[in-house]
Amino acid sequence: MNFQTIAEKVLAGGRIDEAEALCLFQHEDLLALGELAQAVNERRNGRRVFFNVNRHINHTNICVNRCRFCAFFRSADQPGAYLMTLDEIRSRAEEALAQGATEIHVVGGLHPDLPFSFYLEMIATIKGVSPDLHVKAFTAVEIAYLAKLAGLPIPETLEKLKEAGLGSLPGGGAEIFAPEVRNQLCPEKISGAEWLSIMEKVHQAGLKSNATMLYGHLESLEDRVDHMRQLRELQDRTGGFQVFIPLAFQPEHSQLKLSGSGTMGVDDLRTLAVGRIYLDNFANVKAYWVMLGEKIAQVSLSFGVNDLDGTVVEERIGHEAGADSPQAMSRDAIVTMIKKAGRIPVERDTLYREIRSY
Ligand code: V47
Repeated sequence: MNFQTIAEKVLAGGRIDEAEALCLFQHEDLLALGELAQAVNERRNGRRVFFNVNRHINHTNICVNRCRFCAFFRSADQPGAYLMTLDEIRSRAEEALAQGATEIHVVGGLHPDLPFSFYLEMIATIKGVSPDLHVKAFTAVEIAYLAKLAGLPIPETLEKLKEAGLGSLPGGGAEIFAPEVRNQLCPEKISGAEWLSIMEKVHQAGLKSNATMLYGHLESLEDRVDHMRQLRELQDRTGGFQVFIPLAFQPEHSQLKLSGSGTMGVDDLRTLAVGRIYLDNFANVKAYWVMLGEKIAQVSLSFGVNDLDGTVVEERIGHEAGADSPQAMSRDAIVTMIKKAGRIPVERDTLYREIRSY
């Protein structure tokens, strides 16, 4: 097996296996890999690159899970611990609406004391600002926790959240599925198998979701490929994932002590490119500029990426861990970034419907 035979297979529309994906990860010619990923992307998406106008709300950083890679969480009695009130959440949503946002992205810690009704009220509060705001909220990890709070099975929990106005789910909490690594990273979190099983139920409930992979910590390349394999298999069954988002680990202020200061640009580009080629049943691959920085995110548009996430506005998870990207990007800045990369900026809604192109 060599790069050329894999490239021929991919260009003929074939599906590569895990050994071939690993071979792509190990291929030294980065530009050849990028060109292949870009050919696959352009076949599907042409030269169009999606972004959206959104705002993140991280309603609390108080979390019972204490993941070792996370610099965001606090225990309730620690300095810096916070919980937003519904009024604070409403005013953030109002501000976002005034700035043209179409999506509010809500994720937070697993708070020990909040009742299930708080989460329903939080969604209803945002929808009360405008029914047109799409609420993309709660990772599969949070859904598992909310189901326990509600004392309901997952499908009924999702039904209640949908009734309150939940529109779709973000892709966080997947981390890396490999059990040995996951146990070192986040022993208290639900397993990879549980994450996948919840996402399957999410898709069965008629909700779309995203899928992430946290990389650049203790995992091997084999672990990354195996993570993508499990995502691809579930996607074959449900078709419910909208986008694959590799998240580059930000190492500051977490309990994980690693040598080096985060992922290297070459590794970021390889991971996005292999994701694009291997995950042939995912329409979209997102470069989350918050974790990658704007420069690598822009260059990734020649490595198979067709989505840059959004304006974000107030990001805490990556920035607490040392991300040196800005907190927000304006619509104009994203449009310029895409145009300067020789692509066509397309503002989308959360469900990847075009709003306008520039
Ligand atoms: O689940 C936590 C990750 C995730 C760190 O679906 C870290 O559109 C890097 O999932 N370094 C939350 N990553 C963010 C997330 C997300 C972001 C943007 C868009 C979407 C989407 C989803 O952030 C967590 C975890 O995997 N994370 N700590 C860290 N130090």
